[in-house]
Formats: sequence, structure tokens, C-alpha cells
Amino acid sequence: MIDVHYWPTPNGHKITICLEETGLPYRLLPVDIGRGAQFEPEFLRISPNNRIPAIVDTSPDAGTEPISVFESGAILLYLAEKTGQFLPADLRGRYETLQWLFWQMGGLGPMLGQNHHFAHYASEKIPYAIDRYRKETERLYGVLDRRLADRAFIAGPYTIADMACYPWIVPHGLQGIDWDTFPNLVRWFEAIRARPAVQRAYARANEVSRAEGTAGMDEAARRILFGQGRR
Ligand SMILES: N[C@@H](CCC(=O)N[C@@H](CS)C(=O)NCC(=O)O)C(=O)O
Repeated sequence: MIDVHYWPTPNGHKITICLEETGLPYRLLPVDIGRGAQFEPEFLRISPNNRIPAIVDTSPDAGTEPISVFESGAILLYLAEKTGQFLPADLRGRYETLQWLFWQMGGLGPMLGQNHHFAHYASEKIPYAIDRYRKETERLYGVLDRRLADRAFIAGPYTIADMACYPWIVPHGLQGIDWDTFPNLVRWFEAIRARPAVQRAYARANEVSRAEGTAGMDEAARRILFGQGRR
């Protein structure tokens, strides 16, 4: 069983998509990051960076101790290696996948996260910051669109690199870009959106949102999420 310490955000969706695609049994354990649950000592023991997602594989191999993994890229790699799915076995295919997985972790995710922050969450509207991250989003979309010009998915076959990128493209309507000018990306997006496993993953997210009430962001959540210093 895979225990997923989870909240319905882009980084959380990556893991439920992968779990639905691989068919591994899993259980969702909500971590309400707007209420500070990411600072609970029990959670910090498995995710010292106080971020979701994190997983605990309760039976990595018959009779062995549970293993925990944090950082969505490491988790996707773990699940791909555990199941032998969505990460090509040959050297070239493996590195086609891994370089784009790391591109998502170091570029697409953080930059689009800042785009969302300055355009929608920051109490002060700073034109320089809004423009900086909107342009960077546009640049990254362009990189992905060119990559997809001559292949169906990012590494060729559908892999964990696609699962990492897709949830960050879902809110494209909020990112200030001109969606229709990225036709290869639109085709790729629609192909992934139609996958039954992806639809199941987002249905699980809705279950958590309904049960835990994740709609909107109040002042307390804003302080918790955006006021973090060393302590
Ligand atoms: N690099 C991390 C980023 C994870 C991340 O930023 N998670 C956000 C939700 S999408 C979070 O847990 N935020 C809690 C907080 O900021 O305290 C990953 O890919 O797993």
C-alpha cells in the first residue's frame, strides 16, 4: 500500500495521476497546508521541507520496512521504478524522460508557481514581478510546444515527465498566456486530459476538496503559506 500525504494542488495531482496510471493500491492522507498541517512533527519526519506530496510505501519488498519519499520528482521516479512503467528502460529513453522531469522540477513548476503567486495571491500587485513570471511562463510554454512538434508526448511515449508537467498546465487560463498560440501543447494537453486515469485522479482531488473544504484562500492560510521564515 502507498500512503500519499496529499493536498489537491498541482504537485499533489502528479502523484495521484501516476498511481492511477500504474494501478498501485494507495490511500490519500490529507495534509491541509492552509491550516499548517505541513508543520506537524509526524509529517516533517517524512517531508522535512514541509511540503506535500510525500509517500510512504508500507511494503516496498516482502518483509522489508516501510520507506518514505518526499519531492514529487523523486516520488514519480520511485513509482515508475517500482512498477517498471512510464520510464523507458533503454538508456536514451530513460534520459529523454529524466531530463524533462528535472526541467519540470527546476523550471516549469517553480516559475508557474511564482506566476500564480504574483498574479493572484500577492496582496500587493507588483507589475515587474507579474510581468517577469508571465514572460517566463510564456517562454517555458514555447519550449514545451517546440518539443511536442514532432512527438505525441514529451519523451516520445507517455511517461512520468508528462505526469509531472500536465497539472501545471491545467490552470493555463490563469497564467496570462495566449493558449491558442501553442498548438502542439494544446493537442498534448487534450490527449492527457482524456485519459481515464487522469480523470480518476482529479475526481479523487474533488473528493478531498469537498470533504476538507479547500475552496479559496483566507487570511490565515495566506499567513501560513506566504509568511514562512526560518522557523
Ligand atoms: N519541489 C516540491 C514542491 C512541493 C510544493 O511546493 N508543495 C506545495 C503545494 S503544491 C506545499 O506543500 N506547500 C506548503 C507550504 O508552502 O508550506 C515538489 O515537487 O514536491
